[in-house]
Amino acid sequence: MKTELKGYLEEKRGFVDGELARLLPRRGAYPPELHEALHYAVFSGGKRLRAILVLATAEAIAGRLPDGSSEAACAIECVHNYSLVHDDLPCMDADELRRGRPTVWKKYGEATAVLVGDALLTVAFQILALGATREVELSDRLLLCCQELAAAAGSFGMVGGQAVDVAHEGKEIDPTMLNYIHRLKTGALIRCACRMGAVLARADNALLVAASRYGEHLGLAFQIADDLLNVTGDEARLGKSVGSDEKRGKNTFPKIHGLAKSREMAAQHMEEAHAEANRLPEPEALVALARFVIERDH
Ligand code: GRG
Repeated sequence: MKTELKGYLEEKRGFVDGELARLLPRRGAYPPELHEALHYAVFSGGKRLRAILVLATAEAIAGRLPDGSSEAACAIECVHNYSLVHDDLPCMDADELRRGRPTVWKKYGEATAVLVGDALLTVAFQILALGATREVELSDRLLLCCQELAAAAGSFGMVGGQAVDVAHEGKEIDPTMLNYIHRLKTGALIRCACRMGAVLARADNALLVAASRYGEHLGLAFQIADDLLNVTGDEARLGKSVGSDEKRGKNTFPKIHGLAKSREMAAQHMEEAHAEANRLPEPEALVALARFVIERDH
């Protein structure tokens, strides 16, 4: 990773973590076990990619961070973290390791993990709604963000993709179905991050479409890279088990297309993402982020 991008990611991650600490319930708040587990889930070394995409897209269009950026960045990070906590549960992937530590259900029990996910999903929308009610001038854009996030997270978005993925585990699927699943399961939130950034930056339709397409390509590139890391990655660096997709009969890009073709596809999506980013006034960070997504080792 280039030093410049490393510095950029560290700065943004620091900013997002600070804003999450400000906007989420305090760690010691009652009920203490729930809030301790919620903090354990959120403050555990995630890349904050979706939050950073909100900020980077807004800056690529407006040239600065527009009002509402913190709320949108934190809200999407809450939804993402809820999805990870629920996805690790025994009734889903039964994963015991996430970000190099025991998963939330493993450390606090299943009931607490379900409730942490529920609380994170709920607080995401509360953060957006609170921002909208505090600043009337901002309310139209934050309301649009609520709609974007609800659509991306719900049954026609991430949850829908997860449902179709679960239904096809261990079964043969074709490339069209594979794309459908991942466009929704992983892609919907990533696209949504870019769209919320564009909405907050008051993008016109052409810029919103470019940001949206950038997010779509980035989402697929991200998922392909994630699948490849599950085959060829380093467990210590990843903080989760390698080879688990194959053991579970998961439908992944390497399984359907092979390693070489999957790498080619990830690079192709990165190129397309670059082309869309270059339609925006200040694309540099988004261009670097797209490269990072396919070259990352965790
Ligand atoms: C609603 C239960 C439920 C699931 C939704 C997103 C999802 C479906 C499940 C997450 C599990 C998973 C491993 C999906 C593949 C890609 C992905 C989202 C990886 C994790 O994202 P990163 O690498 O995570 O951005 P960090 O730890 O950096 O935040």
